[in-house]
Amino acid sequence: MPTRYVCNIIPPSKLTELPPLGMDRDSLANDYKGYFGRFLGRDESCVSKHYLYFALALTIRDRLMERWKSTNRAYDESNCSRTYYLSMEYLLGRCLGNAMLNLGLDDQMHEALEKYGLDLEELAELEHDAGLGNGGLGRLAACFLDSCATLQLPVRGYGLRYEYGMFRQEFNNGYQVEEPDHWLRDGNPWELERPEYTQRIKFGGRTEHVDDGHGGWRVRWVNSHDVLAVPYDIPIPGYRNGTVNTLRLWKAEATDVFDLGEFNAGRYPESVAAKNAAENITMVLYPNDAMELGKETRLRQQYFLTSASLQDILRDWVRRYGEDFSQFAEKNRFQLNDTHPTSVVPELMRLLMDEHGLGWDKAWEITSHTVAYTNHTLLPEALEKWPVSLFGSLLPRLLEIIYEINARFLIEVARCWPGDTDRQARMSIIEEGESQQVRMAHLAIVASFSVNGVAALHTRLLKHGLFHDFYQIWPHKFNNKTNGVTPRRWLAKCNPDLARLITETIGDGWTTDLSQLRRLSLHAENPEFRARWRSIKYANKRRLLALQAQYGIQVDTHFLFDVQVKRIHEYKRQLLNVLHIIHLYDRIKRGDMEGWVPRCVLISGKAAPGYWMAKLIIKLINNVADVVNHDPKADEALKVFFLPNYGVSAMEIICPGADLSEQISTAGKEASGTGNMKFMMNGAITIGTLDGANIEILEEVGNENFFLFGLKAEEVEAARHHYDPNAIIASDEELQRVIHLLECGHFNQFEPRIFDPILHALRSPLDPWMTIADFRSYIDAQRRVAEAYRDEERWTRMAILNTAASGRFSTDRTIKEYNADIWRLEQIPAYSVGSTQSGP
Ligand code: T68
Repeated sequence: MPTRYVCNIIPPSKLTELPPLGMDRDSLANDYKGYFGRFLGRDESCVSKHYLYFALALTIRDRLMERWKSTNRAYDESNCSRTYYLSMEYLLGRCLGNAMLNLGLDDQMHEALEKYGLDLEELAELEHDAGLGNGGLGRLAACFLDSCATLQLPVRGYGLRYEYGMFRQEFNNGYQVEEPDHWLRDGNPWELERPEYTQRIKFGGRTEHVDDGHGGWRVRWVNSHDVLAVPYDIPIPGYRNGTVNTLRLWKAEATDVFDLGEFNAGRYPESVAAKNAAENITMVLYPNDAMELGKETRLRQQYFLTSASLQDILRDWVRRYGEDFSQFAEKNRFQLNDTHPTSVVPELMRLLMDEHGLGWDKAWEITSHTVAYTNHTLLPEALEKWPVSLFGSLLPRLLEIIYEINARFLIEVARCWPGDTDRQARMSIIEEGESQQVRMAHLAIVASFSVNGVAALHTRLLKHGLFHDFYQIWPHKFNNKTNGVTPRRWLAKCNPDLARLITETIGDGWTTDLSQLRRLSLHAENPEFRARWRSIKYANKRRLLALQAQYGIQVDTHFLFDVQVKRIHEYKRQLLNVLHIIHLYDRIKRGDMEGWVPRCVLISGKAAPGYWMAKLIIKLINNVADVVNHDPKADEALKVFFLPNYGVSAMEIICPGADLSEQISTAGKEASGTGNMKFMMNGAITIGTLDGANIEILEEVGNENFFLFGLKAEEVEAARHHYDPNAIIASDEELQRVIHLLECGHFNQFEPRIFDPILHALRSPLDPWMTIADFRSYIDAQRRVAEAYRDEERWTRMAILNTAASGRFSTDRTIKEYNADIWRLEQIPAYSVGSTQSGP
């Protein structure tokens, strides 16, 4: 560790005990002025609004600091058990609004800024989203942290501080173009650099087995190329409870800024190159959400995260308990967000054995009682595998440990199923074949005491499908934890008018006990309440339209807002949505307008840059939108819009304004979904298949308040063997017309045949997503949607009942279940200094 950061001269108590900061309008206004004028050195001639935002962020951040330190102190002093959430992704979005909401400072800050003629909302817009994730998995991690802090659980997140987050999406002639997201370019007031906790990470080199002098071996990892991991801490405030937890993100830095040898030899560029190579590790988030690429830098990132985090945790352990690890397993849990941080298993073994002198059995006892794994996908193409050759050259010591874990595991398998060599090959952590691969999911399951899926159906399919062999040996490891979303960001913050109406109606207890929303059902029968509900929906639709207006789309708020926003993937079936749009367009052109309701179909989402089919689907949506939106006959009836650059902040405007939520994946493919929950909470009604958490949403809200369609998971599997999309097309005249419009090039007049690959996929009997199979049932469900929407009172009633039934989908519930079944942590309240002004 660099010595320049070690300091023990100042008497700590004098320095660290600060008077509490005022939470009233005038204190906020004064601090704001101080930050703007003194800290940032700006005055009325400042031409950049950025500094106005920055002063605001610092004013709020100050109010988190004392709470943050007292939370850490409370955890330290209580000697509590802790959980470490390890994730390659955290899709935080903006921090300011969330911090103000959770501190309860919204109104006061509003008023404070008004004193200076400033508008809080306008300034809040200037914050760059922290887009350090791809989609559901990364956002789930962010929602989990919010709930852990709100439940006052000692949980710390560990992740990577990517210099470039999820790419910015633009369109060129309807095609997706990716632009880098340099989210840190204006500085980040929400992070605190902690260079004093820097760690050193090894790569490459080789191992040496040396006599330990006690009749055993000790292994040394030598000749490695080392990189420094510097932590940046982000405060995670609980909801009005004085707790502020920590998200620690690691940045890669070179061990020596200049390689003096190279420098002195006059090779300046070479000397700087090493620095670049090291810093590359945390340069960019990999933008693939459901496909493994096997890229070396990705493996480096994964190990960098796990090694830095474990060393950080072990250093703290040794500081507190010395080299006594007897209580370690009892006091520590590592929750793996998918297999991405699975190198935590061999790395913990390595550190315990090679650095702390434990034997294999003790190290394994600890490792296998502390690691828990969450699976997020059933798609085989998303299951992580690493070539053994790559693994061995980058992490030689870890590969040795994995081989040893596997050897011991395969003995256990052989004992359970003597002679069943097929099964041994199937279950092995090492996949044999042309090139050997390390199967990360197998390693994770073998080493974990808990393996969980993220919705009931998903867990069932893990147990009886994908991981059945493992379930047979260790049924007790498998459990379900249905996902959720935080109601603070996804209702209180993003839909303040609705939140106010709910609070007026049932009190404010729902923000921390979402099951209380059930009490809204009574009011669904009250026409006055329904009218107020509706007027809020209309206001939110206007807000959403303002977002679209910058792209030149004008729609009336009476249109049904039909929304599908999520990553673009074949299994999520944006294509099915497009077929419906084309069908509606065809109806308009034929003059078949019976039972019509005007509709605005909004689609948004990013495609992985290398996923050409997903990118072609985007192009198709944009082309169809172009034709529909320019057809005067469709003008009052149908609008189609692809909103570019979907992200957390966009969703905060989209979900309050949606009427209909499209959750139309092929049954058995979407592990859970969480967008479905955000829409439901904000009173949108779902049209969906029996997939992921849709099933549980349907259970909560009832058949009459959900538009169900499509094959069930078992039916999909059964139908596969005799799936004949061409016969289905031939037998359904309306579908035939839709396919014909695509095939004749109606949507690509100037670009002949570009959509052939899509048509080919749809017509293929091997189409894994079976889009054509669900067409008729989907179209019929959409007819029922239109019918329901025509009856305004009925629709509003359904909307209210959806919100009322969404209580189960709070991450507070999810986290309580993780804690009860997996973590078993005590809640540790933390009170800020000065209980009157700056308390909870
Ligand atoms: C999603 N997975 C699931 N993966 O698709 C979704 N993958 O059903 C579920 O609700 C959500 O996880 C939360 O459990 C993802 O979002 C990724 O983003 C991802 C990223 C990198 C590599 C693989």
